[in-house]
Amino acid sequence: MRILMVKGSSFNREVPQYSYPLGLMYMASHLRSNQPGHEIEILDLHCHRHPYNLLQKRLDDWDPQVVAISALTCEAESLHRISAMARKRSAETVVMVGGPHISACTNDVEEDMNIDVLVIGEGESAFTELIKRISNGDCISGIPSTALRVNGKIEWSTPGKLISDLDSIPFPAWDLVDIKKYARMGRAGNTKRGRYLPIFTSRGCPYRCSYCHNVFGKNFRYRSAENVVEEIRQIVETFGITDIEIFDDGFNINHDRAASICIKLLELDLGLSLAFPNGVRADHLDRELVTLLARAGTTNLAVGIETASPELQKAIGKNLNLEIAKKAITLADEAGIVTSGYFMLGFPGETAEQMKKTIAYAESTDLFFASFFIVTPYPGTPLWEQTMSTVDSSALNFSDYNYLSGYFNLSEINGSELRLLQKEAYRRFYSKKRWKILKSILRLRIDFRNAAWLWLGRMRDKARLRVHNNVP
Ligand code: B12
Repeated sequence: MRILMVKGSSFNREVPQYSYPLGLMYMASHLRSNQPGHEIEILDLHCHRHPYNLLQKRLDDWDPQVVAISALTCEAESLHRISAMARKRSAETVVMVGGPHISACTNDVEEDMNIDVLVIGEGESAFTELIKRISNGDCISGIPSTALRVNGKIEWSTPGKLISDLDSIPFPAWDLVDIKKYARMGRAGNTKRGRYLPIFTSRGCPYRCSYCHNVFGKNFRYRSAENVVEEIRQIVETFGITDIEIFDDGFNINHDRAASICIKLLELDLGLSLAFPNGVRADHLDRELVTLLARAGTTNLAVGIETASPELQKAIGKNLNLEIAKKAITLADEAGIVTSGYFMLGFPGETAEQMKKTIAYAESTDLFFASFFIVTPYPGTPLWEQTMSTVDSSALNFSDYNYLSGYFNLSEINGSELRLLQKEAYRRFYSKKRWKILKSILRLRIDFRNAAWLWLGRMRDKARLRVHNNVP
């Protein structure tokens, strides 16, 4: 069959970073290894100047039997536009969707009559089974983790089982994406440029942070150190790329596995540069692991701190040990790793005092960079249930849905005070760190051009925030 896999695009360029559609690349390689012979293409709309013209041309010229769309919530509008284009082109084409938005906000997708199949959560098994049955002309109802539109109505199947042996999943289909294109895009919170590849070495997270997704469940599943190192070895050998970004939610949740990966990479001596833009668990970092990470080639590492208020740490279910986290940041800094901290302002009932505590904490650490996001309740999260369950999600403009624009205010203070505090957070943090950052740029630990890119992104966001100042 001809299968066109499409990654939706977020219309607003509020988020200057973007990266590979790993989800689609994994499903393509899983399908290939289970059912060779299908023709598969990945079209990432982020990568093209006129993405919908190109999409229309592929639909017309290639006439795919299946259009498989992947989207985050901020790409929902794009998802609906793609499904409408696929449906308009052909009534026979099977339109299926998956990704964080589908797992988070099913009703928004159920209402789209152009969509035939929804896949919730981890998609490899369901996708491969769907394609098998479609290509054999068999009935596609009843596949776990899927929902099927029958006579206009959505029929749900049973929840699917998560893949227990992650080593059994083939490495992503790198050949289906244009690596050069991603080299030119802003990276996920990283201060380097050039060709790189992301890897995903574990799935799921045992912590219950109220604002976070549940695409991969709450049990920590991980690939073996051997399997991870083999993927990196192949990336270096096949593409000559030594720049690797690790996208895990919790790479170091299993300390020994993380250490073992570093030791094996050291033995291979591939001259790697590693980055963890999605953050590692800071209170699981000790001197031994930080040293190993640095020696294995780690240059950039992010940590999700979110709030410096122990009460809020408990309330949001993160329960991070802030003192251990601060020590870990210092250890990473001493080991020559450029650290970024993610903070959030505006938790339900949060006071100005609690926010000022977070800002003071950020200043008091050895972090290089810090992001102060506004708390954004995503559908499908406990935070949404706690704060938004009465709100009709379809009334929301998902394109504006990102941590930067500050669409919401769940806190004790009013919207303008919240934005002023966010502005103050950036001003205080970066006026304190400017010499540290400048020294590192001069010592080429930070790529000036990309640091300028990040700074410009922040300045533009601040300008936008001023416009947003009157958000309720
Ligand atoms: C790396 C990453 C980034 C990178 C790059 C993301 C990218 N490709 O664009 C950067 C830093 C740029 C980024 C930015 C943002 N991100 Co981000 N990001 C991630 C992260 C850590 C990994 C993504 C990934 O590659 N996962 C691994 C692959 C294998 O998983 P997957 O894509 O979900 O695919 C699987 C399933 O979803 C499913 N599936 C996916 N697509 C499809 C399609 C079909 C047809 C089927 C059947 C199945 C299917 O099967 C796949 C294989 O199992 C995830 C968290 C996570 N652990 O996944 C957050 C995550 C996706 N990000 C999130 C958010 C909110 C954002 C931002 C909006 C934050 C902000 N700044 O405001 C921006 C928006 C970016 C944009 N597109 O404009 C949320 C999305 C929640 C939601 N409901 O949309 C997540 C889930 C994090 C969270 N804590 O909730 N992000």
